[in-house]
Amino acid sequence: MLMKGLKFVLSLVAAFGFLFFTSCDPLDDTRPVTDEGLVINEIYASGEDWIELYNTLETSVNIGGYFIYDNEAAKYKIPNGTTIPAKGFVVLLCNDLGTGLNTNFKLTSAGETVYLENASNTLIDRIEFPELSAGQTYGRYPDGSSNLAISGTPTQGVTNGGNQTPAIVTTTREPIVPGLNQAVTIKSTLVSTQGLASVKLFYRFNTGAFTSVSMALQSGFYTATIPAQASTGKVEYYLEAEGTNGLKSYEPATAPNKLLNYLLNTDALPQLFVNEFMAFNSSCCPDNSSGTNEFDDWIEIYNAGSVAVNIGGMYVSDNKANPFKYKIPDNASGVTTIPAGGFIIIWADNQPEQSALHADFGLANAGEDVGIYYIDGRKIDDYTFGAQSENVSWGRTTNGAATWKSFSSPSPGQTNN
Ligand SMILES: [Ca+2]
Ligand SMILES: [Ca+2]
Ligand SMILES: [Ca+2]
Ligand SMILES: [Ca+2]
Repeated sequence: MLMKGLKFVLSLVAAFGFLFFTSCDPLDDTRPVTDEGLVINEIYASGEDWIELYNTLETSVNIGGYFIYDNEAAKYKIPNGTTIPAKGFVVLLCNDLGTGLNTNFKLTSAGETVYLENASNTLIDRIEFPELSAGQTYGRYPDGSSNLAISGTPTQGVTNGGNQTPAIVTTTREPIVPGLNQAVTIKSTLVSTQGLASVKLFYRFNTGAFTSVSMALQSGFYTATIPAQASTGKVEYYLEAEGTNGLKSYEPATAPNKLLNYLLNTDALPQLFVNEFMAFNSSCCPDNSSGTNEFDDWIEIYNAGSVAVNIGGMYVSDNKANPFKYKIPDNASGVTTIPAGGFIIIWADNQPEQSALHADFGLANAGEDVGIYYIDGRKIDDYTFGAQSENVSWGRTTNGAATWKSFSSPSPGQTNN
């Protein structure tokens, strides 16, 4: 079953040219798999994770005492009395609870391997699943077969069926921050268990009518171009993939209600600086926005200009290659406005629910990027830092200057001078 699965993956790569990135190599695990007619049938790994088991047999099977796991050192034992009907399904929720049909582990959307053993510790199935986007599953088509594929249509606890919509796996834009008079290339990878009838890109400029173009398969990517625009404004776009079965899927999934977009903007950039930050906070300067002290990472932004700047709608990121990582809410000008010559703190605590100034990422103690980007993604200021010391900040001396140094007495929200 495993070899057939691998062969299928390879044949998909050959057929569609898309790429799988997986976190571990199944060849490291040479244990044989004994097919007992009970299989891991479908996997969902990007949120409320779950694993669907399927019984291919004509009789029900008592799976009490069976083991499911993604880590051999921490197998989860399926509770006594659990039965899977003939040609039926059982769903295990992978939520860390470790009770009943709730496993003691979660799954990673980056892809990993999941194992199923019977009550005698015989390995009876193993699936290595690839990176999955939100709303996608990896499963067997049809149920119980060795034909494994990504689907854009989760079917938790019911048949995987044969009428799957195509899955749009990745979509990229080049350049990621387009300028005036610059053509933009959209590239996408797709998977379809049924075959693709068409892949189309729809785009419009400043809420005009959508133009549709066919996306051609080039070097493994469905590719199309949005022509250069000569004036400022907003370009919006979405993708539509149609299977040979007539079923369609979209990117974004709810398009055209929700759209991807980029701005063509020629505003002068504000005079903002990443002025100081702390990437390794264990006892300095608490974030108490939740009512208790949290020693979170933070980023100080300095406004060197002579007018106040509202950073609502701008972005902060810990990755120069992705300036759109976290959009500062644009509905809270009272807290997102930096006075002329003033400072603001953005907590890098991965707790955006705590208010407008809490980004959905942390800063790596070992070093990475930190930056602030304009509403169209243009760089205002960014910086790459190395390994940080505990409770020591790193900042510009003086405010907004080119020289950086460590501060054993950090000054979040205050002058560095
Ligand atoms: Ca299913
Ligand atoms: Ca950190
Ligand atoms: Ca916090
Ligand atoms: Ca400071």
